[in-house]
Amino acid sequence: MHMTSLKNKVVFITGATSGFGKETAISFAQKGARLIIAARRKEKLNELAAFLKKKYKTAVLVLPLDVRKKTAVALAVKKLPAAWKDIDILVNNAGLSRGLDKLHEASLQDWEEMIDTNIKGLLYVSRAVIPAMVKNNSGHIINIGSIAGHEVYPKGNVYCATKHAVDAITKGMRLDLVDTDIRVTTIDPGLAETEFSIVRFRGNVNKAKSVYTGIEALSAKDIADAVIYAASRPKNVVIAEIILLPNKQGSSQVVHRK
Ligand code: NDP
Ligand code: 8X3
Repeated sequence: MHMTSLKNKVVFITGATSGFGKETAISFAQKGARLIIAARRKEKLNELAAFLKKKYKTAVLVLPLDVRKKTAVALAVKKLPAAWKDIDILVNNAGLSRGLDKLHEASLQDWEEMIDTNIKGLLYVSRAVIPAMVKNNSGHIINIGSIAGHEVYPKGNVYCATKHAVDAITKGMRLDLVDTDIRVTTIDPGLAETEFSIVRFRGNVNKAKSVYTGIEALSAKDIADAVIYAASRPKNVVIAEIILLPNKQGSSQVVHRK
């Protein structure tokens, strides 16, 4: 079987303004894919689009979108121009953590934000995009889960619950699409240095940095490489799950720091 060419494939990436999503967009552009880049920060999307068009001469559609807004998500997908309607690869990456608190002390608003983004947002986007894949009997859904979808760490309670949900949803998708040619993958990283901890600690850069001191954390490029690996396997091969840890991270909690 031949490797799957990514040239001219339409790739829809959520959370493309930063971290994994941005780096994944760059990696797909290098392979000649056409990109729909979605997130809330429009200026950052425009900057990335300009960069990708200039450097890789690739076609890019900027889609300012809050994945928590179900009507907006459905409408945005419905209104895609004809040339962009047949999405080949969906990367459900948009997500965040808020806070690191004991469950009985945590903010309800933090919970809502994580649940609405990481679970409901992923579901809204999937529900809007997958029907056309089923109609075409073709496509690949790549969900970004986490080591936190396999293990629970102290004070990680609700964030870990959202990533366990992504794991269950991914498995559910694979079962429900088993009679199609559509592939379903989850990429589950451990510690990776992006804006993730800055968002978790609401802009406290020093606290965010301390999460990665004494180790060489994964970079966004490491995750993008895993996404590209899964997407480019021959059509008969499904990379169901990749758990990706930085060296010296043995589990969510066991990290050997210099
Ligand atoms: P970043 O904070 O760097 O990027 C998160 C991206 O998600 C941004 O582009 C942000 O864009 C977007 N986003 C957040 N909320 C929404 C929303 N409501 N609607 C649309 N887009 C949204 O973090 P990472 O790149 O590290 O995280 C990407 C994914 O990887 C997340 O799902 C995260 O849970 C997961 N993950 C991260 C790990 C890590 O250690 N970094 C490890 C394992 C998994 P904008 O603000 O412009 O909307
Ligand atoms: C992010 C990884 O371990 O910081 O999903 O929660 S962790």
